[in-house]
Parts: sequence; structure tokens; C-alpha cells
Amino acid sequence: MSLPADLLDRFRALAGTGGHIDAGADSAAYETDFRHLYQGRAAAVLRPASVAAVQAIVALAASERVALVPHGGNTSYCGGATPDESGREIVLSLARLNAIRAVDPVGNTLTVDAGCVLAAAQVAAAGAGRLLALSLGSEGSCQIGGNLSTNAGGTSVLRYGMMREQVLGLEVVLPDGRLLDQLRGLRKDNTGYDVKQWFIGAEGTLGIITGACLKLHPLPRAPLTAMVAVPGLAAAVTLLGRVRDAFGDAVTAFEFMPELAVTLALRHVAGARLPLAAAAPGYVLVEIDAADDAAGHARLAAATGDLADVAIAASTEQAQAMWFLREHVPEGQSREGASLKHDVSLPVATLAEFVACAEPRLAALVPGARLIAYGHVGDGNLHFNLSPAPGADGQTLLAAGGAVRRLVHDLVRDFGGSFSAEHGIGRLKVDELERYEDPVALDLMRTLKAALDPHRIMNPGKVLR
Ligand code: 2HG
Ligand code: ZN
Repeated sequence: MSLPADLLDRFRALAGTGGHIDAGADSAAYETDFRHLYQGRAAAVLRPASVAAVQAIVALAASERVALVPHGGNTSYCGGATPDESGREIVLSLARLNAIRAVDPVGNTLTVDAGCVLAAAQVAAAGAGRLLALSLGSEGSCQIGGNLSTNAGGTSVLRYGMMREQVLGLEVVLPDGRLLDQLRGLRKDNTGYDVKQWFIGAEGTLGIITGACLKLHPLPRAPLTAMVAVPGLAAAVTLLGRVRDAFGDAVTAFEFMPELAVTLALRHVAGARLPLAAAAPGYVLVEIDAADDAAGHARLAAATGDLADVAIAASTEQAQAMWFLREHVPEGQSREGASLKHDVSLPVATLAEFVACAEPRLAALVPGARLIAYGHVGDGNLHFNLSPAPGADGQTLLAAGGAVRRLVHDLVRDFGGSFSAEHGIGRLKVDELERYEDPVALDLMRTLKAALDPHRIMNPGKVLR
């Protein structure tokens, strides 16, 4: 049963002209996540074009107890923006709220609507000679509101931190329709509890972010981008230490890919190519600020030592090609067939030991399955993914998904790590949060949820049950 027709009419009127999509063929894209883990059904999709319209919609939803599912670029790995199967939830897309509100190159801030696509925000910052320091494979479609709501990570966390660290001010529509207006670019503002933090990483369960004031940084100058062949993950971690000894905080990215990750990208993604002389058990993609000169190259050569196969990008195009390969690892794996994904973080020094412990246990549970543990090694974050054995039926692997997840996440807990490094909880990891989160922290989360959203209209079933 959907919502009563007259109620839907009232919502549509609030969304304004061109501001709604009725349930049906056109709403399909909003009813499934991009991994196709979930197939929901929406009562309607609303696309308001002003903050006032978002407020009015939320106020009506609160009085009529209608659940809202905030929706950005739909790139969640955890089903965070997908409605449930009831047909009674309204998807609220922020896509039409996509203005660049202001760029301030003196205060080094960028103020944007939540529906602004990340790449557009990056371009606006670059236009003012500044860097917006969030970089993701999905930056051409993900939106700032989603980046904030999931506290997105990506490939420059090592230097600049996650999305939370880019935020100076926020504007949020609360679950009763009021507006929290903290859209300031102040670097210092010690006025009691920092309430805007509650909404970052809350995945739309406490309110709807409509605008943000973000930090800008100087544009990187003469970045050195290089790919280094390594014998494995342990060698990559050793190299990380050496590169950081040599260059300190100028290391902006340090990504690891095992051979299979690269093989699948090369196999399935047109335009992907390996810039090195030969295949190797693993590869590191490293980026270092202000190091693309003779002295920087010499220091990198000293840091890489015996690792002979090193390619330094000689042009922006070559650097982009290295990033293209890295960013298409997920596509290579998904085109290979079914996959199981885990997004874990661990103390960096234990990464290789963790994988060595997990591998034989996984081999016993899912014989022949291929491990692709890759990603943001500089941040201690591995995408600990599995693909079926060559030629094997993906269904067998997927059927073992629950047992594999338990094995991996229990081991992560034993190593003092996190089962969700950067992708968030969404709907996918609600059970995991209950199982692994500190009970006191969980209690605080539930207390906050009950206080801010007593009618549970904001993205129900995500993060908390
Ligand atoms: C990445 O780092 C994304 O490319 C995708 O976070 C991770 O494949 C994945 O699970
Ligand atoms: Zn990632």
C-alpha cells in the first residue's frame, strides 16, 4: 500500500514545478542502489529546488509520520539511499539543490548546496586557484551532501583527512522541519557542543544536510605521481614508512593494488593500462606534493631502494592514466562477476599480518575464492574483497557471504580494527554495528536518534535498526 493520493498531492505541491517523479518507470533509478544489493519501492521521488521547500516537505512528513530517504548521487556501497520495499517511503533527492553559493579565496572556503556534484565543487575551487581536498572514484556523480552524510574517505585522506575534516559550517533541515543554520566559515568557533558534527556520517538519519561551507587548500604544485612494483603488501607498508620518512606530510596518496586487482582492471576496463615494465605481485601508487623535480626523484629513488620497477609520471596525462587504473579496480572486479566486499581499517603496521591470518581461514571456508585486498594502505584501509575462483559459480561465493563476513569482521575486531573504514553503515551493516560497536557508543547513538527524530521519519532502518 502506498500513501493516500491526497497526501501525495500535498507533497508534490511542496516540491514545486518539476519537483517530483511519480512511482513507476522513472523512479526506478532511485529505488535500487548502484551495487544492486537492494530493490526498494518508493511512494514518490521528490526533487525540491530550494531549502525552504525541503523544510516544508520535512515538516509535512513529520506531521503525517511519513518516512523520508535522502538521496544524493546514489553511489553508496551500503544501500544508504535506497527506500525499503513498503512503497510508503518518499525519496528526497537533493539533485536540484546544486548551486555553488560562494568561493572565498581569502578565507579559503567554498560554500555549496548539498546536491552539488563533487567534481563540480572541485572545479569551482580550482577556478579560484584552490583545492577541495576530497578525491573519490565516483566524484563525477556523488554529491557533497552524500559525501558529508557518509563522511566519505577516498584517496587523499592520508594528507587531508576524511570529509569531516573538510567541514567548517553546515546547514541542516532537522526532522521537525526547522533549519539549523551553521553555515559559517570560521576557523575558530568554540561555542559549546559542536552540533554540526552530529550530522556528518549520520547518513541522513538525523536530518537532511542542505548546504556546507568547506575548507579549501592551496593547489598542489609539481605533484610527483609514481607507480612502484612491490613483492606484496608487507613490502608496500615498508615502502610507506620510507616514503613518509623522505617526504613527511607531502605524501598525499599511497594506494596498494595486488596483482589480481590490476589484472582484472586491465582485462575488463577499456583504456586501462599498466605503466610498468612487467607484472608484479603488487603495485603502489604514490603521490607526493612539490616533488616532481630532480631532487624529489632522487629522494624517491632512495626510498624505493631495491624496488627496481618504478614509473614516474612524466606528464599530467600519465599521472591520470595511473589514477585511471587505480580507480577502475572496483569496475574490473565487478565485471569479473560476483564479489564479496569488506571495507576494513587496521593499524597500518598489522595490515600484512591481518591478511596472512585471514587467507588460510578463507581458503578453508570458500575454497578457490580469490582475494583482492587493495586500497588506501596509507590510511590502514583495505577493501578486502573476494571474487569466485576462475570459472566458478558466483552464487556459491555469495551464499557463503554471511560466514565470510563474520570471519573477516571478527578478525578485524581481534586486530583492533574497524569493520567500516569509509563506506559507512547504510542498511548493509546495521547488524555489524550492533555486534561490534561499543555498547556505550551505541546507546549514545540511539539517544541522539530518539531526541532528534522521535517519529523515526529520517531514513529509517539505516545505521540503527
Ligand atoms: C575504492 O577505494 C572504493 O575504490 C571502492 O572505495 C571499494 O571496491 C571496493 O569495495
Ligand atoms: Zn575506497
